[in-house]
Amino acid sequence: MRYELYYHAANQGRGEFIRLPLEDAGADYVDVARETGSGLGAEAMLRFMKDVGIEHPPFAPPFLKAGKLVIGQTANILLYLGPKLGLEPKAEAGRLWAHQLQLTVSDLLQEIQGTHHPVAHGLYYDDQKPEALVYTKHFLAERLPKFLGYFERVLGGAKGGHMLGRSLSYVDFTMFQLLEGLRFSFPRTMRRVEAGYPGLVVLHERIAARPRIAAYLKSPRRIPFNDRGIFRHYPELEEQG
Ligand SMILES: N[C@@H](CCC(=O)N[C@@H](CS)C(=O)NCC(=O)O)C(=O)O
Repeated sequence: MRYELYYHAANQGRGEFIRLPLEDAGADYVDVARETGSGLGAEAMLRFMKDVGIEHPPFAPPFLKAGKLVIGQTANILLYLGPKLGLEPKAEAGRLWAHQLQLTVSDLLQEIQGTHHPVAHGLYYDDQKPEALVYTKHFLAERLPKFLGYFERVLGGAKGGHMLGRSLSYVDFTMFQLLEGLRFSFPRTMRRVEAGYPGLVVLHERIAARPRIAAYLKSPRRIPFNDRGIFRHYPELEEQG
């Protein structure tokens, strides 16, 4: 199966939560908007989204085309890919648990987005900076510790070094990417608080050292963090904590 991943070409964003498990599994996939050629590129993604012939049209990227299936929503795509890539438990309870954790990360990502866009998606950061300062102060003091504390507790309780226990799952790649992004966006805060989440730090190192992930991170396929994705670094947002 050759998967087609559709995501904006200019930033890691939510697409990265799909790329990492695909890369680790050595899956055959094409990153449609980032490639050139017939049926590829950003235009192809836009055309696809507007295509009235698609029975289950996605609202927003990322979405995945797998044969005739078109699947949107990051957590939903991972729910689909998990068993295909051997990154999900077989039992229903385990599958639901992995999905639940991924949905909790979706909530967190929305809150992280709010640190630079607390008022409106359509406004520039500079046009909502006063609100971003207030929002981020509360986010870093109250929400981030609540989420990270929860994930650390889940990891500790799982007793096997992975989010779901002994076996690796897509949620482990999600935790890796979360720490990567948070370290980029809020380096000062993360340096200060990370010791409180030792399990997550070790998990991050373990995922980074996996051969295919290590190779991917060094490759041009890994888009560097920038000021267009979910994870952005605006130093002033951290300077009031
Ligand atoms: N809940 C969706 C959110 C999707 C989303 O917000 N995608 C962004 C890029 S990361 C986008 O292109 N949004 C366009 C829009 O919301 O109009 C998911 O987890 O996949």
